[in-house]
Amino acid sequence: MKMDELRAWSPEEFEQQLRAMGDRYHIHHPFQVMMNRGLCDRRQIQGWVANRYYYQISIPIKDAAILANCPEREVRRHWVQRILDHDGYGDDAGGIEAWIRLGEAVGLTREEIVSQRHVLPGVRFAVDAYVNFARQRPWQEAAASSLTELFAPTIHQSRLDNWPQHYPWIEPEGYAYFRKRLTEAPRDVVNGLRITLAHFNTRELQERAIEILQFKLDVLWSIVDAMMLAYCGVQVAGWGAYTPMDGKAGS
Ligand code: AHQ
Repeated sequence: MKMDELRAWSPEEFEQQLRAMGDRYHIHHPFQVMMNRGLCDRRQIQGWVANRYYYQISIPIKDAAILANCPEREVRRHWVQRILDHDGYGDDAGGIEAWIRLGEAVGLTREEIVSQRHVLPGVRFAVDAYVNFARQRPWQEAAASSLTELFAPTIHQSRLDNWPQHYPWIEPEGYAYFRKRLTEAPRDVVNGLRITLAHFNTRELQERAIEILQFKLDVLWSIVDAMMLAYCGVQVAGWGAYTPMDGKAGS
């Protein structure tokens, strides 16, 4: 049977299909599991924060690309909030500033975070793939790709629950970013889901939305793959321990 002969999923079925992809979310990646079990050392935590900084500063660029491609004022007036959440607005210094504070809380300096000198090739390539996707694809596809945040509240809450006792050396002020996302992410998801359920309204389009979400899940997975290789290293037959690049975040 050809795809277009399959009936479209109802909005409830479609949302369920999207949520079912949560088992591929990067919370299940060995590095994130290690992190949430308190098994990371200082260098691995610093490496994760220093590398995720590149993802955080790329989010507003990605969202600005969506705005640039979107002719619908009603969509833009909501989507623009995402840029303000990260860049800051008025008295709110924004999420990127909060991420730098997280970096300082784990023992990095502002200068080394902002310099991006710890950003690994694999992290840069995965994040750039996400930004370029948002630039080049229809704005509805880019909106759908943000729906990995269906699964994000869990991951932010688990850090707030687990990190203080696992990593007592991290200054608690650093956790402000995760707390901020507990309210921002669910609000973003309502917006992203409304656009996705409305636009992807044939079975073929719905299957395309599944592909898009898988692409973004792969972006997030690849980011942590690169960090695991750099900060956990591997034993290579005939080579011994392999840790690429400097792989040495912070002191
Ligand atoms: O801190 C995160 C964030 O601001 C965003 C924006 C959103 C998007 O537009 O793709 N995705 C996202 C995510 C953030 N944090 C990640 C984490 O694990 O801390 C999760 C990530 C996401 O689920 O896409």
